[in-house]
Amino acid sequence: MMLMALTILSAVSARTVAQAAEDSGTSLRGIHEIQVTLRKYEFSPGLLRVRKGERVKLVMAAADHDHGLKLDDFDINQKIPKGTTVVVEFIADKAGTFQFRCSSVCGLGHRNMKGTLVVED
Ligand SMILES: [Cu+2]
Repeated sequence: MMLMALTILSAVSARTVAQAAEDSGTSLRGIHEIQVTLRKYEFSPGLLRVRKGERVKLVMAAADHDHGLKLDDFDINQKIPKGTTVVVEFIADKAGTFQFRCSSVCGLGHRNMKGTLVVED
């Protein structure tokens, strides 16, 4: 049984995260890093593909407004303030197709700001 590990690191640079991982002796191999830009009203890219068992590192930048990432299946609900980059890490420990959406009301199209995570077996 794989232990679900969720680390939310707010507003720190990728370099800081990498350094922290090295300091703790954690191998960085096997980390699947994906850069995601959030703007009205889309995630770019809107389709994220990873493999089951990977440690996924989402580096998310909110370009034009406060946005958020809500991915219920992996217990993630993270705000990304306008102009900042926020890193979220999780283990893709189950296969399937999962929906995520913006969790910070950002305007008229907010409810349609969605994306899809595909975890392949
Ligand atoms: Cu929104």
